[in-house]
Formats: sequence, C-alpha cells, structure tokens
Amino acid sequence: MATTKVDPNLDENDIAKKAQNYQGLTSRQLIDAYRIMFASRRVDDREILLKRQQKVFFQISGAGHEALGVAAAFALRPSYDWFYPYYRDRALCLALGATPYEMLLGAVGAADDPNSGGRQMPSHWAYKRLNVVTQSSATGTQILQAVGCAEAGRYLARHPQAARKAEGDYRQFKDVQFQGDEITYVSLGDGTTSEGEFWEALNTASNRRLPVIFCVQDNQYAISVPVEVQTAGGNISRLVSGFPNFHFEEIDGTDPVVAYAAFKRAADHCRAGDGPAFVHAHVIRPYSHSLSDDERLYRPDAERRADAARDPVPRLQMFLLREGILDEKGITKIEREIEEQVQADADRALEAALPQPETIYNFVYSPDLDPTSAAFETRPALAAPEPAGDGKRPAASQNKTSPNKTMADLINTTLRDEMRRDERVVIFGQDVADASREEYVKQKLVKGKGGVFKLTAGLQIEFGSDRVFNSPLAEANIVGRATGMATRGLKPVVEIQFFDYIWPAMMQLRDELPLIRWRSNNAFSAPLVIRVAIGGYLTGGAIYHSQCGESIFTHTPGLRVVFPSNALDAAGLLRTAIRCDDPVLFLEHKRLYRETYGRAPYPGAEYMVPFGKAQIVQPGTDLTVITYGAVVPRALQAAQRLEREHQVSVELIDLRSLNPFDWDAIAASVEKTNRALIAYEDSLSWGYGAEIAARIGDQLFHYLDAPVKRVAATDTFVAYQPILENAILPQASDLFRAMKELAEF
Ligand SMILES: Cc1ncc(C[n+]2csc(CCOP(=O)(O)OP(=O)(O)O)c2C)c(N)n1
Ligand SMILES: [Mg+2]
Repeated sequence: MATTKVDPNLDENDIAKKAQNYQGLTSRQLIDAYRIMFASRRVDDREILLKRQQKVFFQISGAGHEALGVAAAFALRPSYDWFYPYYRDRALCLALGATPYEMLLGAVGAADDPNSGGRQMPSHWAYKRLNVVTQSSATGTQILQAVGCAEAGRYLARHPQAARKAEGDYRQFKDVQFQGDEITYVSLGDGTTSEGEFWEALNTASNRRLPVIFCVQDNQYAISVPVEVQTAGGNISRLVSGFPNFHFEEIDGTDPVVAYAAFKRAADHCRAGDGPAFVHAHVIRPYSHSLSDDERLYRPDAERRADAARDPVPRLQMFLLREGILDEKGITKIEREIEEQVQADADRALEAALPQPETIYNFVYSPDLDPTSAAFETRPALAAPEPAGDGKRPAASQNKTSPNKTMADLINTTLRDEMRRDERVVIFGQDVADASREEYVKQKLVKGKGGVFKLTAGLQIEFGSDRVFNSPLAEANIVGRATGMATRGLKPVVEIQFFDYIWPAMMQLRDELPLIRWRSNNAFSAPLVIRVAIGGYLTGGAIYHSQCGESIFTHTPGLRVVFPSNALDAAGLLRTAIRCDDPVLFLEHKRLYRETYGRAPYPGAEYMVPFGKAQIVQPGTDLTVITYGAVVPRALQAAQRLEREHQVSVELIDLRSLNPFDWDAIAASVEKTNRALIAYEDSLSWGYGAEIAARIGDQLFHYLDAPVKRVAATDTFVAYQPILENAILPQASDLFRAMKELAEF
C-alpha cells in the first residue's frame, strides 16, 4: 500500500487532469464515492451492533455492493430519474441523497422513518423526494413495476396534457412529474433472475424499447444457493444476450470507476431512446445473506478470503492512496467524521418517536378520497343521449335500437366516457385492442376484436394504440406494469381475461398493489382498476372458465372489490372505480354480460354508485337473503316463487360491493326479519358468506330467530357436463328450498 501522499485538496487543474483518467469521474467525486461507501458500510456495522443489543429487529446489509450503487447514482439523476432498488442498495440511496439518519430511523422502526413509518423491515427503501419507489421483501416484484414506471414516463411525454391536475377525482391528490428523457433504474440479485417476472420484464422492455436500466448484482449466492444452480450455465449475461434493443454490460461491480463508465454508457443508450440496458455486475457479499444467516455453513474459508480480496471499500481506499488523491491522514479524517456522524445518528434515531398503535389503519386506503361518500352517488340521467364512438363501432352493442343496454354495453360505454374525460386512463390486457396491427383497422380490412367478450371494442380505434393496447399473455406482466404506471399517476384500467387465470398475477395482487400506500406510509399509491371476467353458469364453462374466489381478494386489506349484478350498477361502480384513489378489483360476471335481467338505458357520463352501498332488490319482512353477482337473479326468482306459493316475504339484498360492504343494510334488515341466508356462487367453505355469517352471529345474535344459513356451490370446482354444473352451482331451486326451510324454522 502506498503511504506517502499528497495534499487531499487538489487544485482544479489537477482535478481536470485526473478526470481523464477516471472515466469522467473527478478526484473529488472519487473522494465522495469513498465517503458514501464507507458511510454505507458503517451504517450496516452500526445496525448489526444494535441488532445484537436487541435495539433493532432485523438487519440485511449492502456490504460488498457499495461501489456499484454509488456508480449508478453518479451516472443517474435523483428526483429526475426513477429508482426501483432492492435491499442491497444502501450505497445507491445514500449517493442519491438519503441520509444515514433516515436509514437508522428505518432500523428502529420510528414513526418518522421515511421508508415506511416503521411498517417495513430496514433496507426496504422509499424516498419520495428522490423518486426512490417503495419496495417489498418479495424478490423480483419490483422489475415489472419499473417497466410500468418507464412506460408512464414515455406516455406522459407524449400526452403532456394528461399530467394536468383535476378536481373531484384521484387526480386531485396525485402530482405527476415527468422529464421526457428520464431513466428507470431497477436492481435485483443473481438469484432473483430465476423469477418469471424478471423475464417478463426484459421481454416487454426490449419489445417496447423502454429506458430501463436492469442492474443484476451478482454476488454468486441467493442465501445459500450458488449461481450455477439458479442460472443455466452460471452466467445470466449469456442467457439474456439475445434480447433485441438492449445495451449490455458485464462488469466488475466492486470497482466504482469501471461501474461508473458502464452506467454512463447504459444511461446514454436509454436517454437516446434506443432501448433498455442490462448491467450485470460481479460483486461480493462479505456479511452473509443477512444477520439471520451464517455463510460459513455453506462457503469454505478459501472462497470467502478470495471475495474479501475484492472488497470495494478497502479497494477504493487503496486506489485513492495509489493515485495520490488522498493520503492516509485524509482517509483517516473522512473515516473518523463518518464514524462519529453515524454514531450520533444512531443515538438520535434510538430517541426518535415510535409509531403509535392507533395509527395501524392509516393509509390502508386513500385518506383523501372516500369512494363510499355521497360525492360518488349520482342519479342516472336517463334521457342522456349515448355518445357515438368515434371508432364507428357503437360499444359492444348488439341492440342499438333498444333503449335498454346490456351490462357489456354499459361497461364499454363507461370506459369510453372515462377515457374521453381523463387522458390518464390507459387500457391494456390480453386481446383488448381492436387490432395490434392497427393498419388493418385503419385500412378497414378488419373490424377489430376489442376483447374476447368485446367489452373494449372500438376503444383502440377511437383513442389510439398509445391508450389501448394488447399485453403479452402474462398476467403478472399486466398487473405489475399497471402498478408501476399507477404509481406515476396514470390510471390503468386493465383486463384479466378470465378470473381462472388471475393467479400468475397473485404475487402482484397480494404483496404489491394493495400495499403500495400502506407500506410506504402514504408516500406512494397505485390507484388503478383491474377488470376481471368471472363466474360460471355458462353451460360448458367447466373448471377453468367458471371460477369465482372473490373472498381470496376481500381477504387482502388495501384492495377494493366490487361485483355488480346488473348493467346500471356496472356502469356506476366502474365509474367510481376509475375515479377512485384506491386499487379496485372490478369483477364482471360473464353470464350477466348480455343477460336480459338487469338491462338499463344509458345513464349518462356522470352516473356513479358509491362503494359499500347495497341495493335492496326487493323489500320483505320474513327473512333476509344477502347475495351478489349472478346469484341475484336466481335468488329473486326463488323469492318470488316463495311469495307466490307460500306467502313468505323475502328481503333481497344485493351487496354490489364486497369490500367495503354494507353492514348497515344487512344489520337493518336482519333486525327486522330475524332470519338470514347468505347466498353466493363460490364454493361454500371458507367463502365470502362465512364472514357475513360470523358477523351476524357476533353482532346480531339477539335478533335471530333461526340459525344463519348459507347456500353456495359445492366444495368442488365446476364441471363441464351441464348435469354436473347444475349440481355444483347454486340453482334457484336450491335457493328456494333453503329459503323455505329458514322461513319455517
Ligand atoms: C419471492 C421470494 N422468495 C423467497 C424469498 C426469500 N429470500 C429473500 S432474499 C433471497 C435470496 C435472494 O438472492 P439474490 O437475488 O441473489 O439477492 P442477494 O440477496 O444475493 O443480493 C431469498 C430466497 C423472498 N424474499 N421472496
Ligand atoms: Mg445473490
């Protein structure tokens, strides 16, 4: 190691001269890099100490990854570019402008922790002011969101009017910014490249030439699993090299100069609009996976020693000494300052106010816009003329002459109205476009598809392929990208073609979308709409085109779930969903799309139904039936027969909205009738009715004259042969029988 060295305060000439040598990095920047890298390591060390003292509760380090993070931050722009980092990116965040104190607030779980207000583990970065977007613990979920973020930036550059603020809906609370040539950075570990969502993200970024820098931080291990087990052939660069439009770099990520040069080239490629970049950086992991892991159990000493020789912090220190940028005194001075600062920051963080238990419900949903409020309750304007589609295909309508529109018609019209009103609305999903090869429709060679159920027909023709487009056949891709777009302020209204195929998106639907607001303590939000064709009674729909399963989603805090049973409610609830400030799962029953039951005239472009308000389909006095979706018309038929044949008066409640749901309407009815039946199409056990029954048992026990009953599908999937389908799904006759028994109890 060089020991004699020069004045740390080089003059500007020296700096300029040296700049040539360091790939554009000045000596001063290299000193800054050292400062940040050393601080990053010291914050890790301090957290480890605090964890051993049981003053913090989890620790995962960025050790070994520091040079890469600093280099990326130096090549990019905080508060201008967008960042989807992962837990090893402490040095990146520090270099972007986060402080050690903020990070230590996260470690103790303080109320003022800017990452999450004490809701997430430490190293789950979120810094709104720096455009560092909230991340979860689930490896790889950030990648598709980053793609959506980049798409939003491009969309806003092409549609700048869309960024305007507007009163009276979610836009009032969502500031939108974009730059035109911004880049989205997303990082992940070598193990995480095994996740399918990684490949989906590369595919879309490549195909759409999106300005995303994918940074794979390859420390050779995913906890204890080595890279050759994860990655065929052991090298991810080789596997991804066939994706078109990419700029590729494979580098030593422990060298900040090398890494900076690579990120500069990557950024140039992205900013020029040439497509995404892939930076595969070889780094080390000197502190085991986390404090809960001891790598000596699976890595021999020799391997660990070889890694240690590449440790980026001592390595940069040697470099600064060798190049004469700092001498030992200079290094010591920096290190002492940082040690003292980190210690003081830790002491201060340990004194910080802690979050209080009564705050736990804050930000599960938007604190600004309440979709159950009167603001979302309007009357249908029944004389309103239905707007003709510019696409010359009036909605999905097959009954242009009838004033009564189907649910399919009114969903299509509502989408059209809202797209006209709000340029932030974009629609994508499988088959939703009229024709991806838009010249075919422009040249009038084809009419266009517009959804397998034709719900989005004519929308691409009217609004263009920027706003209505097909996705790949990949459900996580749809929901993940939409989440990224919504985080930036767009309003994606995406379609999942069949509820039966929603599951590839489950990680995004369970661990991401509903949590963006809560886990970031309201720093970020992702209000969007997912339309899903759901349900059976199709005669031949069978196992994979008949599923319900709504309770899986009503069991997820943060997600609104609605399920209309008729055309008017579908229009009103969909409009509320689009204008709302929360993510909404909008369940559309396939059997009801074109049913005669529940048709209605076009209710105008302002018609809204608030969430959480049930509809009394039929008032009654003897028993209450609580239901929704396609069971509503069946229950109505059964109730009418019961009245006719046995003079039993049934009060029929259509919940319309499942989360929130209208407990007041249920309670008022059961207090009056003293008997309750919950009917739903999904399989019986552990279903939506279980919660309602439990609440009635708990809160209305003294009003009950009979046990609370449920009618639902059998605890099987739905079979193909109609005889089986009829036996499995609840029929009007089943409902009739159950209602009669309950009335007679
Ligand atoms: C989807 C998911 N599966 C499993 C885990 C548990 N887990 C956390 S980190 C990790 C290994 C990640 O390895 P890698 O991607 O190489 O990143 P590194 O930690 O090495 O930087 C695993 C298995 C998780 N958080 N998320
Ligand atoms: Mg790894």
